[in-house]
Amino acid sequence: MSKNTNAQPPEKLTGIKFQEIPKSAVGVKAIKVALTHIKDEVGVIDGIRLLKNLNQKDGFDCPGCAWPDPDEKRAFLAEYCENGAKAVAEEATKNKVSPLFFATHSVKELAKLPDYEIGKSGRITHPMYLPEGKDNYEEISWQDAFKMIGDELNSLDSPDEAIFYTSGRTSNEAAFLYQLFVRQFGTNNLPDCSNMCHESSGSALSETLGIGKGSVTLEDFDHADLVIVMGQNPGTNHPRMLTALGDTKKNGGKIITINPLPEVGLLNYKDPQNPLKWVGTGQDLTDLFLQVKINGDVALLKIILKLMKEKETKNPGSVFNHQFIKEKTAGLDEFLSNLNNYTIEELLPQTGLTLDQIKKATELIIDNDKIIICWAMGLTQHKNSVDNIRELVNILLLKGSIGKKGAGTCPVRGHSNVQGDRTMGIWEKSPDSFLDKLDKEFNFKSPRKHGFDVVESIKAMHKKEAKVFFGMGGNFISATPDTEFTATALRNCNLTVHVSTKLNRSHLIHGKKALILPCLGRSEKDIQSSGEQFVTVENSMGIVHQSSGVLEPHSNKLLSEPAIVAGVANATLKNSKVNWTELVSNYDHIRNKIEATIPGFENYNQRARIKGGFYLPNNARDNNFKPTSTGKANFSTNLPSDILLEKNQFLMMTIRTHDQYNTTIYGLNDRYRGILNERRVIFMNKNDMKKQGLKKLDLVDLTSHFNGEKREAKGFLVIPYSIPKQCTATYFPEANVLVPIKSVAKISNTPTSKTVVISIQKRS
Ligand SMILES: Nc1nc2c(c(=O)[nH]1)N[C@H]1C(S)=C(S)[C@@H](COP(=O)(O)OP(=O)(O)OC[C@H]3O[C@@H](n4cnc5c(=O)[nH]c(N)nc54)[C@H](O)[C@@H]3O)O[C@H]1N2
Ligand SMILES: Nc1nc2c(c(=O)[nH]1)N[C@H]1C(S)=C(S)[C@@H](COP(=O)(O)OP(=O)(O)OC[C@H]3O[C@@H](n4cnc5c(=O)[nH]c(N)nc54)[C@H](O)[C@@H]3O)O[C@H]1N2
Ligand SMILES: [Mo]
Repeated sequence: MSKNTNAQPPEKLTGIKFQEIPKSAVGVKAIKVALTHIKDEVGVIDGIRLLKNLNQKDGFDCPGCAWPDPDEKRAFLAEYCENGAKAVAEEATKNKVSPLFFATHSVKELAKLPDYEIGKSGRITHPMYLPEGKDNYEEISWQDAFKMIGDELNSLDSPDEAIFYTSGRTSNEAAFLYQLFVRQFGTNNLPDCSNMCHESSGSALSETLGIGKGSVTLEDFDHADLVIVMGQNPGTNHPRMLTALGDTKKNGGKIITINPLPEVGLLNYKDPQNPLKWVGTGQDLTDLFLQVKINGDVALLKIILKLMKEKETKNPGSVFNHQFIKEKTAGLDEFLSNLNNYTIEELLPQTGLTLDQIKKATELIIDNDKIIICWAMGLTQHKNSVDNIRELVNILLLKGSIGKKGAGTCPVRGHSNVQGDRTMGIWEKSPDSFLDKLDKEFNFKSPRKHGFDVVESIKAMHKKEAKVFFGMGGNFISATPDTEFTATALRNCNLTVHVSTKLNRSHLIHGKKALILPCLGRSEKDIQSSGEQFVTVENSMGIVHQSSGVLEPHSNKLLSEPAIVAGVANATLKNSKVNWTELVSNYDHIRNKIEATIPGFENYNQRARIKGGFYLPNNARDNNFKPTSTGKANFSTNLPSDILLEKNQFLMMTIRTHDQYNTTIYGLNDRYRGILNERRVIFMNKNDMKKQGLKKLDLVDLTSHFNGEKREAKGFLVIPYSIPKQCTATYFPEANVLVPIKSVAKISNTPTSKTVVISIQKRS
């Protein structure tokens, strides 16, 4: 049982209100909300400067999601969305967390606040230090902070006792330097947010297609006959994707949406960049909505595959692309015979759908060749997540729907540079080919033992086998599963260090000693000894492009992330042959080193200056699957869900509201789901509520069940909602305490944040 030790948000309710669920996403209301956030946080003058530069070719990259910008046509005024504007407002806020703030607010007092209030305190202005046993952070000089980190790291028995986490906002330049430092220090302990995010996609796609990234470009959406959107809520999390889906529709394409929830944005949206449409009714995006049960996707895909096979057997050549299959793929026979192990009758109940609905989807797939499948966390955070993704690849392979215009895989990435960070070597399992190049270029021997991913890192800290935690961005305590377990893990550390822009709970749930190193954000100018610098990032479709801040830094004490890495490296590494200070003086020097070590970055400095950037090589896009184990695209055999619910148990998914960026809470509303001013809610099916004797707004406690272990989260309001039976939804991070540390996806080791088995107790 879990007692709240302030590692979780407080259990206090905030006063729920309701509004009608809007009929469409985006539109005038979205613009109004965006501008209000900007005005309140940043003010009008800087606000306009920010929005004018956001996602423009010579501006800065939105710190929101990783959805790409159009290659050519950028919108006249601005290329941003409501939630991008909120992300920028949040970073550029005028609120400041100064040494005086820390002197007057103890850590214990701050930890009692909700995440919303912690975040709204503002941008951290000075490096801060929490000495052992003290209640308040104190100002510290950069040099002393670096020395403390260096001394602590060098006092460890082994470099593997340190953990170096990365969130996905870190630029290519910072990420490259960071992993180089960590490997020169002597460990591959480089967990990142990807481990909790698209790791399952990376695992599945590398095995089947030979590249861990998606294959489509934005232009493919103009040419697609059919786009399938699975386990994703783009209206909230990738709003500009709605424009691409709108383009598919304009060109006659169809859209299937597969989701336990009827998410507003997918059903209908109004184009914010086309004001004439604001007054219209918007555009219907989804042609076929399959309201699948949580984790029913493999079962659903298997039924589709069986129906495809049935028709192909009856009428050979009518469904499968035999030429593609013969030339490009391996494993068809085993895959087809494995399908015989399942019957439609036994698979159907897992989906919660009717066979008729699934037949309609199958027909759309059979009748079209240019198919794109998009997905996000609804597919990646389950025990059989890798199966989910390999199974959807099977559909694309049967149809030959990959490596051609208008077709392919589209894992929609989360953090704005999470994909670039991986390309730069932020990976606990980087292949030897990468490490060999690093060694050669920098004349050292990098460690080859694989490092810890996120879950393994938490376990190692919990066992006191890891003693120093260093976070390059992010909010580890609130983003990770099993909050109380993770809190113990962090508290066990000798030193926790966070490179951060804004105050968050991870600064308050700390090791014996703790440091906060405040850094520049994307929107700020970055001046080094040779002058103003830009950085580069890689979006969800493998385009690398530059990003230059436009605002003056929040404080003259902030350092850039690359400068912080250089400071730590200089204070830690005694025998490094790398001239860290020189590399950071001009980021062109870092980019030259990236070019020398990572394929695809030829003439990096020149191409980084091309407006709009350049595409990285992508074998799957080029219809070449040589990097896989067979040298061909691999069919695979996959397992449906094996979760058996006992009586009075439910599956719970933890999802994002419309008013948050992961653990950063912009506001307390979830406008598109009709909920205002409250985050402690649980969405339930009406029939389930009836069976449990629950009414709307009843106060309940939640218990999760895993291998005989129980975890508890208290105080949630029941909301009847359109959701399949036995399925429920709560918000992340309030419900993370219920996600068991040992409940992870096979292969990718991603926490199963979308399949938590719970029971619901009504407060008497
Ligand atoms: N504004 C904003 N933008 C963001 C973020 C943010 O927090 N706020 N986060 C960023 C990050 S890091 C990421 S990874 C992405 C996340 O983007 P999403 O993956 O869209 O985010 P989630 O809220 O986790 O939504 C998951 C969706 O999957 C559905 N789902 C859950 N379980 C299942 C299932 O078993 N099957 C199917 N078919 N569907 C399921 C849910 O109903 C929900 O619609 O967004 C990025 N962009
Ligand atoms: N239950 C549940 N848990 C989940 C998920 C879920 O769906 N359900 N989703 C998972 C996913 S997909 C992800 S990606 C992770 C996210 O995990 P993280 O990336 O660790 O979390 P964020 O909330 O994005 O991190 C926010 C913090 O980053 C810092 N920050 C912001 N910008 C910058 C910057 O430019 N530089 C630096 N150094 N710091 C910056 C700020 O201090 C801010 O407080 O959470 C995962 N956790
Ligand atoms: Mo993510």
